Amino acid sequence: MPEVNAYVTNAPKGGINFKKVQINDDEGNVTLRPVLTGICGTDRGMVRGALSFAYNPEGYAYEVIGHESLCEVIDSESELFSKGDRVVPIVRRPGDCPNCRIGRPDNCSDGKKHEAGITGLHGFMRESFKEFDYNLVKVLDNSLGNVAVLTEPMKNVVKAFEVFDRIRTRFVFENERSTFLGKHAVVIGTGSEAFLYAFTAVDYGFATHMINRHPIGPTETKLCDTFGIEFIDSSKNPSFPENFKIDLLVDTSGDPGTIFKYIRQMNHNAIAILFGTNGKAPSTEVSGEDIDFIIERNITLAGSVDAAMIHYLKGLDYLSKWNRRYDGILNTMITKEFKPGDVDLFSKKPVGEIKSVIKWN
Ligand code: DN4
Ligand code: BGC
Ligand code: ZN
Repeated sequence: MPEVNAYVTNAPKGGINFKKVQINDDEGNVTLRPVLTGICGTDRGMVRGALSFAYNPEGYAYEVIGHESLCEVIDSESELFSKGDRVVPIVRRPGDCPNCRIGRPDNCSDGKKHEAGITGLHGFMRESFKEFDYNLVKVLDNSLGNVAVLTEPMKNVVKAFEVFDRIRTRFVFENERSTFLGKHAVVIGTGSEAFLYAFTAVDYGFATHMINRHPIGPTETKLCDTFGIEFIDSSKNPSFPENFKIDLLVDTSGDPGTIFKYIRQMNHNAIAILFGTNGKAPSTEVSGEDIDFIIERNITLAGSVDAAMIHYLKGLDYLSKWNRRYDGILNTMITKEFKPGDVDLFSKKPVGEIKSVIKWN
């Protein structure tokens, strides 16, 4: 493999550099060039050293960062892919536990999986790299264009709703008509994952609300209006009215104080999906009353991480459906494009960011 320019960090310590690297053990039967790579909360968490679970690939003192990418095939020895195809490489690679062996490394039971750009495997923010065909998802809907870079964050949401679907069979969660109409979903945060969660909740039929502790800008407001989502600025409305009960709570903030505040507003048989990760978030006190509240109401708190190949495929279908229905609206989620070499975007979140991307050509 030739030397290529890449973004590298030193996991889990952090930091970010753009420099030439030579990855001699890069293996695969398809050669890729990134078209767009997305920056997410995980990348920023790694760069500021807040994610202790991240680590460098064996034998390297650095890790090529980046796990969200839309790539073009530039050479293929696989019958499944041809030059010019657009593909999304998957993040997580299996170990040998029972879940990994059935194609569900997202549910790895011994932690021995790897994640490109996060845990022990070089990621996608480099000028070119190789992959095996079984780690690639083909983008079949050409009309998606750049929006296909959202496949990776979307796959996490599809998996989390699979978790929700399993948990809700503990009881009758639906209304008398076996739908979710009239039920309230609340999503904490207004980043790209939060929006994709909120769109999916709307798709299920929930009355859907998003919360942040400051106002949102015009792009976020337009997305909320288009999908019929209510935005709540918690600095102005610190709590919901007494009779408002949350049936599905999704957290993308990783802030325990905020999570427990809203848990106390959850309904009987409600479900909370915890998704945001921020090891440096301030600690909060959890009281005996908080625990009693969760127990007495049969509330389920579930963590959800990553996703499997099936969720990437379903994620692409959701994106195609919404993008077609709302006339390309998902393009507005890509709020800023950066050039390879820019490093500030890893530490400074641009104002009004939903999804920042690096454009590689
Ligand atoms: P992001 O864009 O940083 O989203 C975090 C959102 O939470 C932002 O909108 C924050 O607002 C908001 N937020 C922070 N604190 C609060 C608070 N106290 N109250 C309300 N809102 C708050 O990141 P992302 O959308 O890319 O990812 C969301 C989170 O999920 C990150 O922590 C990722 O590490 C994590 N993640 C987990 C998985 C997985 O489990 C996958 C992908 C991402 P502001 O600070 O921007 O104003 O598989
Ligand atoms: C990625 C997941 C990964 C997780 C680790 C996320 O940003 O999308 O695939 O498992 O980070 O926390
Ligand atoms: Zn991510």
